[in-house]
Amino acid sequence: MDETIVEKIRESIVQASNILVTTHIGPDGDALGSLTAVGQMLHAMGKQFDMACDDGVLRKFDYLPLAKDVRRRVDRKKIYDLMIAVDCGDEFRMGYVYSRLTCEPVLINIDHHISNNNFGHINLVVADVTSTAELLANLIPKMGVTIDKGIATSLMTGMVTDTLGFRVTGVTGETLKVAGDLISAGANLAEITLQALVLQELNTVKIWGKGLNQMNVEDMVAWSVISLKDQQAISDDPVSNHGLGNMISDIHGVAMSAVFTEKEDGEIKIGFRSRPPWDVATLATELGGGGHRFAAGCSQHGELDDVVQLVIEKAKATIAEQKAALEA
Ligand SMILES: [Mn+2]
Repeated sequence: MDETIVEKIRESIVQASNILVTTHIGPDGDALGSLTAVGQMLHAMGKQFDMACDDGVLRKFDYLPLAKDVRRRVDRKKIYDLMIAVDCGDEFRMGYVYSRLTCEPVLINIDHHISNNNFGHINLVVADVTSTAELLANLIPKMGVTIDKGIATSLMTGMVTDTLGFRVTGVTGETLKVAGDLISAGANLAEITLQALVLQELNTVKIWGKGLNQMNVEDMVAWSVISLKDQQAISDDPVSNHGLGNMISDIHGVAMSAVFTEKEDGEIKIGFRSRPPWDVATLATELGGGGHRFAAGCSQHGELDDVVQLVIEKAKATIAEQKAALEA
């Protein structure tokens, strides 16, 4: 970790009088764990701060310390002199929380996405770390704050979810050492894994069923399309199909998966998953999105069938290209 950047972050926090902390829209465990860990750190530093994310906190992450203090909207007229974004690959991922601000705070960008565009005034971006939470586990003590049980719970949530329980490529001895220290600080690994990773909403499992039924596999690409109709047949509320992409990418002979989710406003969200040696970050970036080598995503607008056809053609071409390069 670049100590000059660490010192800049520390100075900015010490000097700030009102801080806004945010994370990416559609937040996952790393996003919310990192957000609430920074909140607890700022509390320990005696700072004034607000935490906000357009989409709020998923019910399953209610156990996170300070979860109930995460707002969906910020007062546009409130003056923040510092903003800290965690787990955001670019400025748009911060959603309205950032775009509707009328003040212009100094922006600190703390992230681990390979596609991160260094949008902050101060950027702590380390792409070979498996979670933003792991980065924060190293950063927080350098701010003079001891990692207590609450912070450890938040950070462990980020680590467990982004590593799928410490089993993805990129998990190192260092990752497990950091996790071990969090357990020593009071994080309950088994309980966090159960709440954040294992237990599912009934509606999510129902939509997995639809997704598996409607899956296609061609040319090493597995994909499934979840239309608005499919979701509405299960519930009037939005249904998360998170986890489906990992499931269908884990088929023998499949290099990558794509899950298309139709949204109410005509947006189509696409999640890509792969395993080494297959890279999906490049494809997602080409399509205007971003992410990691083995987990990335993007959004498209248009007729669902057209978007699916276009993206799957590109996906097949990408895998064919990578396959040819590997065989060369
Ligand atoms: Mn993350």
